[in-house]
Amino acid sequence: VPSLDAAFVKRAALECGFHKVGVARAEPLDPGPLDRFLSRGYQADMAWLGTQREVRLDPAKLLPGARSVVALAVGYAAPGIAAPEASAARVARYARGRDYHAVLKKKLKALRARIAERDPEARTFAGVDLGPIMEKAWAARAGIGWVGKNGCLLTTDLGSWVLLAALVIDRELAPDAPHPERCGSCAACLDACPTGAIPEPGLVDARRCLSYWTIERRGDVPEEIAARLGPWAFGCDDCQTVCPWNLAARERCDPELSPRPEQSALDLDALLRLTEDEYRARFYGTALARARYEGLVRNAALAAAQAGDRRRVPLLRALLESPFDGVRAAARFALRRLDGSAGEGGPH
Ligand code: B12
Ligand code: SF4
Ligand code: SF4
Repeated sequence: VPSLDAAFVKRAALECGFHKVGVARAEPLDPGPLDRFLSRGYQADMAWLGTQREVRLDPAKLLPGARSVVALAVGYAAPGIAAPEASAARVARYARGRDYHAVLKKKLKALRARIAERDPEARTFAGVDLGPIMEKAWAARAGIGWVGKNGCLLTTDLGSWVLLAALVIDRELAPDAPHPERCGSCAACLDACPTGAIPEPGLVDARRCLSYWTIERRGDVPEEIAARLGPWAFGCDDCQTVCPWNLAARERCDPELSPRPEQSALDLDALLRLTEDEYRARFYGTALARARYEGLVRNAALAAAQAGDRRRVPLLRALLESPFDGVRAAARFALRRLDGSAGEGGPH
């Protein structure tokens, strides 16, 4: 029987399309940072971050007999990724190609098949993003990079322009050394955040983060957040674009994550007119679908408020009839900003 070892798993991971792979022992994680995050309420309404606490911190609770965690990363640094942009309705860079969840899941499936071929008895648990695995912590422990002050996993060559996945396995694989912290005395990201959402280095308060409001959360966006949205219509990269490691990052982008022009700088007028049918045709299969129809149209109204072009007033007035509370509230906010005609959509 051929043995399953770290060298085999790493080779297989690279052959399956991952750009980086490392191995860590499946020992419980330091609960300190997660507990500080939860005790201060930084998880906002993502209650699952708290209810999954035990499994997130201990892979043996996820997969009985867990011995190792294989941390995986795929780059999305397309040419010119950190160049300045003029668009008034920007999409976070990770979301400009095909939905990364689908892209990474496909690679994970191929990797699990390779492992099963070699060691049919091995049991694995794999996840991308929404699984109960602390992907940044494992990537740091497995030597791929470190958790930067901006709360992202940074690598020395690809910066933080990497998306993560992890695979827990009940096999002993030779572990890599954890990556040292390389932020040093830099604090550029803390100052660059438009809402001051990073109160402690490495810990992001979702209640203030534009990424949370524009992607995860539907409904009303508080005015103090809406007023600081800048050009963002989906996600936010401000704490990443200022990072010196990202400015110097090598270009490396999975072909399926390559930016599509129509998905990078959104056409605000088209988005304000978007119907649910058009939404399904245009955005299904992209990461933007996570905001759902009502989230995207709401974000477009907020972006229109920032863009300040009064020619959009009729489109915004039409949105006062939307069946979605968050869309109507955003349209009222934008109209107040653009021509002072607040409240004409009637009560909430
Ligand atoms: C919840 C969540 C969010 C929340 C909270 C953000 C955050 N930084 O935790 C919100 C909605 C705000 C968010 C936003 C974004 N997210 Co997000 N998110 C997640 C998710 C699902 C869980 C993260 C989590 O558990 N956070 C709670 C904190 C406490 O956990 P943690 O940071 O992992 O801390 C543990 C370890 O890091 C460890 N640790 C080890 N070393 C160190 C060092 C320090 C200094 C500290 C403090 C901790 C620490 O301690 C903790 C355990 O106790 C992960 C996917 C996953 N399953 O991990 C994606 C994930 C972190 N997001 C991702 C992305 C791409 C983003 C955005 C960049 C999207 C965008 N452009 O708009 C932004 C970035 C915002 C930011 N500055 O972090 C990627 C990040 C890739 C990368 N290179 O880091 C991930 C890994 C998804 C993926 N599969 O690729 N996200
Ligand atoms: S994603 Fe934007 S809002 Fe969130 S912490 Fe980074 S800079 Fe701040
Ligand atoms: S901007 Fe500076 S402090 Fe922030 S993550 Fe990058 S290197 Fe670290």
